[in-house]
Amino acid sequence: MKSVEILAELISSAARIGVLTGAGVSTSAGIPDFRGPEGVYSQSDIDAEKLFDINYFMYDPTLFYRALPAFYDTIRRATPGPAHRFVRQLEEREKLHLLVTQNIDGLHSKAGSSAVTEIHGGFTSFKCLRCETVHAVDESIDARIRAAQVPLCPHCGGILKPDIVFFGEHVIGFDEAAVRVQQCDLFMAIGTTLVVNPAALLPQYLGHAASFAIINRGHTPYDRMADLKIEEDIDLTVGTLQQLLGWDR
Ligand code: CNA
Repeated sequence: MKSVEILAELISSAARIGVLTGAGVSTSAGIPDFRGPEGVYSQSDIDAEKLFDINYFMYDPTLFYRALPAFYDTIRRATPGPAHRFVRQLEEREKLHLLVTQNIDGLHSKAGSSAVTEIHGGFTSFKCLRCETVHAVDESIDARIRAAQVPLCPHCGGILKPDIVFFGEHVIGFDEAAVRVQQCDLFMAIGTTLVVNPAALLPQYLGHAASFAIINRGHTPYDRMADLKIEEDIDLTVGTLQQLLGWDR
């Protein structure tokens, strides 16, 4: 039996499925990942570690905001892909117990998933570093980002920081997610290298009786621990799963 067929059976019989997604679920939507063969880290002119470092952002936010327009425009335009729709289908069938994404592109919500833990935050709101007011993105913030300028607080003129989690900041919702992982009978990590902690620690909370499947092209540190590793294109794999399960594409 092929791995994908085994996974379809596991999904079919599971009652509480946990899903952890990473940048790989959004590459087919046109958003480059970090560590894949064509990822941001393979472009020598971008220092992503520095770009997303909170200490550097506090020291000089202009570096971040100069680099942001292209990525920001890409994620604003992007539409959900097959993996986002597949995860929504798990929720529609009342099988989804937990959805955690490391992505900051908002595509699970755009696809209609209602309960998503965006562990690294997103670009829907911005916080003033001076008065701490939280602002939803409006036209003036949007315009300054697109012009590669630092957006400023309309109340006090302080610097606005997007509610994404920079390296060196606390992630969002980890403890609650870890509890839910313990309750899952199947956990799937999709499109992630599983190297960014603490999100990458979540599989360690799985109970002994639970199954763990990874869908990712490329090595992860959990490949040996997983019951299934599907080293194929995510969209193709998801399409096969939908076919085997008799779900729409
Ligand atoms: P990563 O480390 O870049 O890993 C992505 C993995 O997906 C790699 O192993 C790729 O080979 C694999 N992959 C890419 N496309 C496919 C495909 N079509 N089929 C199969 N495998 C594929 O990304 P992680 O999510 O593991 O790392 C976490 C970082 C990445 C978080 O901090 C994110 O915020 C950050 N990130 C997010 C986005 C986004 O929001 N879309 C984009 C780039 C980076």
